[in-house]
Amino acid sequence: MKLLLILPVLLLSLLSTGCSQAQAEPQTVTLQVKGMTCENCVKGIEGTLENTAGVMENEVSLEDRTATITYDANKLSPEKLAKRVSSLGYPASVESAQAE
Ligand SMILES: [Cu+2]
Repeated sequence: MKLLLILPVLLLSLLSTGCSQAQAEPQTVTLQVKGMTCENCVKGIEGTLENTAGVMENEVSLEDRTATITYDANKLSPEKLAKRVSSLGYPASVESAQAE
């Protein structure tokens, strides 16, 4: 059972440290996130985002039902981030993005 837990963590850390030849291009987006009911939901989403390659900063608000994410536009897009959060069971949509 332990190996099953360690493997994804290893993979994620490889992904987040690998290939950084392109210069980071920080962008900020706010996602609207549905289905969060408590602090554990918030922590789960924040933890996943933290381990997502290209995410620089993230702040999830249970009160506002939002996730504000600063990410590297060379690696991620608002749509990809929304998909990522949605895949955790919290339907997310892009609320606002900084001008391209
Ligand atoms: Cu919860």
